[in-house]
Amino acid sequence: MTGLSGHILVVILRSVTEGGETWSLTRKDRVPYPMAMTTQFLQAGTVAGCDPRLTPIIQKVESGERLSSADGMLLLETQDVWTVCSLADQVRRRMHGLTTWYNVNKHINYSNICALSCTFCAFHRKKDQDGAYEHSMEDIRREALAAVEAGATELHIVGGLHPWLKFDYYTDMMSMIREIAPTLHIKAFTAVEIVHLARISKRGRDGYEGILSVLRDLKEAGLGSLPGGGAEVFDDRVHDEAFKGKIRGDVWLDVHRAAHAIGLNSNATMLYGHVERIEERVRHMLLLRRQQDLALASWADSNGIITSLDPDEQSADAIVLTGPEENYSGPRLPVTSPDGVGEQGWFQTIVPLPFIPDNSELEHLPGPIGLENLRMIAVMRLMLDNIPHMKAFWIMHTLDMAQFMLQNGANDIDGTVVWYDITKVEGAGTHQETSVKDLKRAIREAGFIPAERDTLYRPVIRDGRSWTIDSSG
Ligand code: V47
Repeated sequence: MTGLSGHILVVILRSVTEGGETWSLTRKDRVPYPMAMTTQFLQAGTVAGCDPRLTPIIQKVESGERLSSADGMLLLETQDVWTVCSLADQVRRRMHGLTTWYNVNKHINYSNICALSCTFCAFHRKKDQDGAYEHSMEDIRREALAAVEAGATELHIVGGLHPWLKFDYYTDMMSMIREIAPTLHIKAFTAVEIVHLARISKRGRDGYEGILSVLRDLKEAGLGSLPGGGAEVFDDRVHDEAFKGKIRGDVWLDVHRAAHAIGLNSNATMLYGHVERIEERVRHMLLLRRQQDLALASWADSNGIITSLDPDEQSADAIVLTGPEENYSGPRLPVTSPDGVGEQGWFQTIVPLPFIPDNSELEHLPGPIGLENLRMIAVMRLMLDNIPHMKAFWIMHTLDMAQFMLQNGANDIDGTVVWYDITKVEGAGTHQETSVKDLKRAIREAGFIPAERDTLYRPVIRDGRSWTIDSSG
């Protein structure tokens, strides 16, 4: 990599403490929680700065100090949501100014047939069930060519844990796409799919080496990065209640650690608003943050940047990207090399995913709405101080709400998408597409400057359907 020295980042002592008051969001006591919170909020007539308990957090954010687990709990509990949101906006503007990213992409779900039956998921089908599908290589080829035709820079490919497709199907898919569309970035396979591939290709159950070897083969065939899906909530209780059978949090983190170790960047999600409690949300964020500390320490190490963090140890030091400008002697963000290839990868983007109950086995739950979704975007921006980007995935939030989220911590609105089968908000079908014009309009109206990116956050210069990467910066 070039041009990376001088990216000295603020290294502060981290103190991760567990604890704090618990506040259950489980079905039995929470049915109307979003409404209840909104009502309390309005009754209290809360205005920015009104909750005095937030004062120490405001001071920490202003000086670029890392927030603790107890801070995370308070940010999720307080009725003073506007202060939480405006703090996140402050951090977002410090990190990214007015720039807001979008991309031209296309999602492909190669199959919805899945060996698992997660209760929150409305996407999975069993082999003979109505609506089950599995795309042939020819189907995928056609979709990839259509994406090129439409000027896309990225394919986002995920599917269920298909019981009988062989490993070759996945590597053939990668190499076929690379052959017909060499400029398309392939972001594909959630962590649980990678573990499934390690199993079917007999590389061991959940073993790190097996995962590493599968990722190497996929990278060799054309895989460019991993999406953030399937993280759900890193907690065994929540796992057993809502997605038993799926990999647990430690294995999800191992898959992303392995991807980072071979130079692939990845994204991270949290699926919130179902059976989890707020302390479990906080723990999820802290686990992501710790893993990113180690990835960034290795990245700094491989670029000759000295930090006091030893990548081989669970050290207490951390790299924080969210502080005020004067904390940074060079650019604050890790930078992808011009050819998009690095020795060490990291989490690029956080994608908060609100639980959408429709057609799932958890349909009796209300799912989070407006204010809670704004709060989650903001809290994730504040707590995940070492992950550069934050996406408001408009498909799950609607474009209207995503626009608000840009003012509450998000600096990315995702892409044109085209096809999406995993969730459908407000009766949407699988054709869920928006135009670049609408994405840009949403960004501008929110007060920001739209900029097109590729998957690795390199600026794109576009002329109609043709595009190149701007490597001047
Ligand atoms: O893996 C499944 C989640 C994920 C539901 O990395 C649900 O750039 C809400 O990960 N309600 C897929 N969420 C989406 C995803 C994603 C989307 C956009 C960008 C990126 C990225 C990643 O959606 C699944 C699962 O975690 N999910 N069912 C549901 N009912």
